[in-house]
Amino acid sequence: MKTQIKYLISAVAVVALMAFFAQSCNTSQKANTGVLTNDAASAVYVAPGEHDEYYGFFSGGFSGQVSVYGLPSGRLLKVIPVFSQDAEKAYGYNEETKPMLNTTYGFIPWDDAHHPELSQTNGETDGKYLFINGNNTPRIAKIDLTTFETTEIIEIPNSGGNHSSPFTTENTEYVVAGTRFSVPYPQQDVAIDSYKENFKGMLTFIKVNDEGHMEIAFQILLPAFDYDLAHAGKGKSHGWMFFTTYNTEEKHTLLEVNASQNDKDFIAAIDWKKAEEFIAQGKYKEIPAEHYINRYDEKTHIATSELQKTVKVLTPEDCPGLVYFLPTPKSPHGVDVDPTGEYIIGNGKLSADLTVHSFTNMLSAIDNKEFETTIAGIPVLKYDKVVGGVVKKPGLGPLHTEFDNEGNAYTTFFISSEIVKWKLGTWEVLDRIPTYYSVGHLMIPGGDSRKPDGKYMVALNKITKDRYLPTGPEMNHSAQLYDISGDKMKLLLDFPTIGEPHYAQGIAASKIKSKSKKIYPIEENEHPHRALGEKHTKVVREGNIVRIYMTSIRSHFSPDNIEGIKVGDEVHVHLTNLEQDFDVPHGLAIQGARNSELLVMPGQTETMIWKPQREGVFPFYCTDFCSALHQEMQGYIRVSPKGSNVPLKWSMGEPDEES
Ligand code: CUK
Ligand code: CUA
Repeated sequence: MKTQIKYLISAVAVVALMAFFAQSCNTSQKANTGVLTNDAASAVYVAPGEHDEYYGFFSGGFSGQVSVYGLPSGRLLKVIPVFSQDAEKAYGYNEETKPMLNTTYGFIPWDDAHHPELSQTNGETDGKYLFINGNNTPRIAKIDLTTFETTEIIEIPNSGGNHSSPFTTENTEYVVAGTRFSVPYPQQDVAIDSYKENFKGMLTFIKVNDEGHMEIAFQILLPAFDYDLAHAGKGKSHGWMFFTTYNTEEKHTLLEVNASQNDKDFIAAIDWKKAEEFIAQGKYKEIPAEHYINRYDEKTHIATSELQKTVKVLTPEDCPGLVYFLPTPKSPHGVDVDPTGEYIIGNGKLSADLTVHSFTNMLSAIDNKEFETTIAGIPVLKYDKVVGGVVKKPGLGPLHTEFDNEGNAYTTFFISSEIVKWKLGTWEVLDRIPTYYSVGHLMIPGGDSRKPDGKYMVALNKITKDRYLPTGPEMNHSAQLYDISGDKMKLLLDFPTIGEPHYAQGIAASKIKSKSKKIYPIEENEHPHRALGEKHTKVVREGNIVRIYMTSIRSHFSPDNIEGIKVGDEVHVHLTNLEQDFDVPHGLAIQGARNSELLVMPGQTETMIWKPQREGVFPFYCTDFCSALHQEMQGYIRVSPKGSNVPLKWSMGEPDEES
């Protein structure tokens, strides 16, 4: 009965909020007409042939990918396949990249990607790598920003819903992963209502070494809360990592009501330098925790999967000073640290105010043992002793905060569908601007680093509705670009996004573009089945496996006539693209192949497996319009019946004498 009443109250609240939201949509629509002045148009105009000033990396959400936009133009530059198979680029379809999607559950061709995060040096984005989390089957991927290719994916064990991930420390010492869902520890068959005894929360610190390789350094075993988001300390708070929690009630059903009871949840502050000391002192337990690390090798052009068997787990009871809880009102979502490292902003989704904790206050509360209580060996600091300021009634449903270079903070409000600019230190609200509609994250280039660039801000919206021409029941999600260089925020541009743009990162193009790779040098190609020149092409039978060592160069394949393949064979086409010119890939498609095309970059080798189902002569062709004679870039493969004795034969004919 009690639960029912509570549920009713929460339902009433939701209806009220929806009414508010509907109203705010209407008013904002009116306010919006005429926003796009010539002024705004010229601010985002990048003339044909000119380059954008910034790269924007947007998460693809349920598309599993990352999309790259130029800013301020909003031009889509590329979609980088990460967690999902991508037929356009053969990612996850060709033999070389399939291992990237390997997990302890087998081959998983999809995930839900939320938070892109750039690598940092001295607290500034350095343009080397982009990390992104796979939420559903916990993983973190790394994209190399010289090639814009996914080159590493690590699986995160003892985790469920890898949401508070993959936030990076000031020198990319670590990327972190916090479990959204607590799960049985160890994972096992138990009654769900044994949650309080059997379930645990786990935070993972993944070491990134000098070559950029990821490896789990340690995990920290915590109470069975939900760990939502994270951000690293910086400057004075370098060495700390902050995670938001909700469901500190430790409920396992109808969280909408049951996990909204406590007046305050926590921000977990982790002293990771202390964690390193505890590891060095051997205060960990090494437990079985199988997980894969998948790495793409740029020389062999092949990804390999390596199974790791264990992880080191630290427990707060055994490691005093490792973890503290900072009480934070009402189900915080984002936790954001200002550029100086002093302020830690917890955005309580159900709170009327924004809570700002002070790092200095936190340290003195720890020194003076100002503890409210202790949970599982973790001191809960007194709220009054850690709070640094409160922004009073800034809006409804705060989610995320980013910063500019002038001591201002920008917070998104989902329910009131707006972004509010406020001053760090005085906590006064300076400006507010509507978003269309219901903003989640926002992004300012460098806005979660020590050096934000205070020129542009992007709102990443959850609802699109009438912003574009209708496209049936589903509209693409939407991003909006604002000018934040003046006192007042100004809307400049709307553009659609791929999948759901949960979060994004922005970086000055100058930090990336000169390092961008143009080709793979052919002399460095170490693929075991490469053909470095047409004279090395051949067809080899190994039982029922037939390997075709093929090359492509404008505008032919070698060989282009192949006979002696039989039904029941497994044909491995190893295509080496001999081109050494920028932006000249060749594609390969074979009729009836239950697979995607290949799209091979200059100097690269890729493999398609084709199991011909029936006899006949089947054409293959180049899928990428590569030259005036692209349509001539074709060939035939003859498939004979099982058991036939048509000999293996391949050729690339000489030009006809008549021609
Ligand atoms: S987010 Cu993942 S639910 Cu606010 Cu970082 Cu969109
Ligand atoms: Cu090669 Cu078209």
